[in-house]
Amino acid sequence: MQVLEIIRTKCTPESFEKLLTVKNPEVVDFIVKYVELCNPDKVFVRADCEEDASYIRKKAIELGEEKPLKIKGHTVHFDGIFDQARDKGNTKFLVTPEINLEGLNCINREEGLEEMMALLKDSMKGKEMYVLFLCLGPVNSEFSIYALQLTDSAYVAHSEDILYRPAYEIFRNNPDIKFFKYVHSAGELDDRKNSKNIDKRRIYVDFLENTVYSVNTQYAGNTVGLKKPSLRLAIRKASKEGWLAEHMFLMGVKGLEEGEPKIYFTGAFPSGCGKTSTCMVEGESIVGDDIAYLRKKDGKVYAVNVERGIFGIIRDVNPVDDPLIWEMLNKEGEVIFSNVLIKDGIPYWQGDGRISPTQGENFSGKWYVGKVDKFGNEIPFAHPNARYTMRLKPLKNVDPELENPQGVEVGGIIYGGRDSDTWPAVFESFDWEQGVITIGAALESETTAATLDRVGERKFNLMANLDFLSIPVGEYIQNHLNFISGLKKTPRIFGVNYFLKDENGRYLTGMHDKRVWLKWMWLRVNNRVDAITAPIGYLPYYQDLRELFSQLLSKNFSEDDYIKIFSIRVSHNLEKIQRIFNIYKGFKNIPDRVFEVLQQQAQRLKSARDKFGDIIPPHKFL
Ligand code: SPV
Ligand code: MN
Repeated sequence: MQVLEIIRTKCTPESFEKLLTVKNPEVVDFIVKYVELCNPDKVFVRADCEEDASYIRKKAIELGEEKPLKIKGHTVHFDGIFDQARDKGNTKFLVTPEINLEGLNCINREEGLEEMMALLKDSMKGKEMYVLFLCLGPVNSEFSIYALQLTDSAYVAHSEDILYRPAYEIFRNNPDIKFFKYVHSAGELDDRKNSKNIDKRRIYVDFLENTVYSVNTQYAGNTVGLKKPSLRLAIRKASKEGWLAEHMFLMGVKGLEEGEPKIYFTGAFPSGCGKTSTCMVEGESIVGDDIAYLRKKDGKVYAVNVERGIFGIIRDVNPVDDPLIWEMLNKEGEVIFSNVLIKDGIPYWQGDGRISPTQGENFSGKWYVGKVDKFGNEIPFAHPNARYTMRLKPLKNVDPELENPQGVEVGGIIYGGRDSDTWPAVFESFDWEQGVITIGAALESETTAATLDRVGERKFNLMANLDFLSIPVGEYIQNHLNFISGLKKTPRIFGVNYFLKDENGRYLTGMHDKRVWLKWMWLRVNNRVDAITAPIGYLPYYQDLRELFSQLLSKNFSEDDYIKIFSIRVSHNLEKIQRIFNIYKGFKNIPDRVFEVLQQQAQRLKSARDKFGDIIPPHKFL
């Protein structure tokens, strides 16, 4: 009680009243503990009202964490020069000796907590703590996971308001509620209001308490508790409870004719493989672009978007390729730009299709062409991981079911890889198990010149969720395999690859072709077209694609292109299976079915090669 009195002195009477009316003892204890430890000068408790949201927006500007731009509602936030992405090395799970998280980045729980508490001690001195009550997924739904975030960054608090549903009233009216918890402090700030002690940046995940701590960082992927920190907590919870927490978009695909049913798809793509451009594709609708929860109900699978906004990569957003996002980024409304270049109140970024200024302000401070960092590396005008944060609701292509607490029924799951020589542009698995194992759990993305890795290297990233796994890989796959038990209707599984090249290194598919692949999936889910049985799964018939190309893109899809795109490249597929097989051999407790199903696929490929040769045109399988 004495401590509560301390909080009273740090709160306005309104904030204190808001806190007292939340009768959940766990809420009060948690806040009390971290007010005492972090020692903020002030505590602001946010209710769901616009007035409180507006207070945080104003604070972000007053404190210099955001600056207003020329267009009303737009602001820019800069993260520190060396705080521009998720810090994988310093993101660790706090584990006790009996917990085995093979292959994951772990630290002894006691040791980690001790370190974290020392880092958080007095970290909010001279600052205000924002107390936020939020929800993952729509509120009052079977999917909802409630969340309590403490942060000393108004930018983080503002981002969470754009990205997640407010839930103060739910906490207030349900004293027994269970929830995820997050403590974030940007730590000591420099004169640009950036975290100063980047060497002491830590993100520790304590799943025993469903709490994530984050300190000495501002970048949203490290700090916004409800984003990736909560995905890590949710994957574990989902595995225990028999549902799926996935790094997936959620989108609607309309029928070909008026009145035909819309089918919803989720999609997991490693970064740089076309995730956002798929869920934002012309003609269809978006429910979410990053994280989805999938649950079973009445024998079917339903999904929700965990978020209500987008924290999207701004690089290459331009009026030609992304007209809908471009429009939002150029009109009045709430948008936070981060790590772009600002000149005369206008943001610029890589691949925006404009001539970029030769000077301005960016994540390094005052910027000019040729500026180098302390290692002598040239600083680009905008960071390649620069972002925009905005709500989904104002988007023209937002799906009307975004806030439906029931979620939407999932007709199909898309796994998008990136390779120049192995997977065809689109194909469907024979069944759930083969899809999970040979498509989802075999996802790879080929490195390009844009990354620091060696060009052409294949990075394994099962279900595009590898960075966020909080359970052993084998358990994660087993949860997927088990997921369909009891279902009357199982979602179809598709693989896509937008990056296939011909022997001269030219891309075989175009930017807009994904519209056709999506409609083909729609046709498959509705049992409207047959498909060709190939060793890796079902392939489209030429005639079906030809019609879709003509109808959707007014394009003549030649049979020659079809053959190039859909021929089975046996050696490359076998090499891939071998790589994946070896990767799983390196883990403990992988389900036997993983190896059996991979081997069966290898066997089908080898038999086909004996009959038809190494590169097999689809009609050979008829
Ligand atoms: C991703 O990297 O997958 C993102 C951005 O969506 S971050 O919030 O950094 O995770
Ligand atoms: Mn993501």
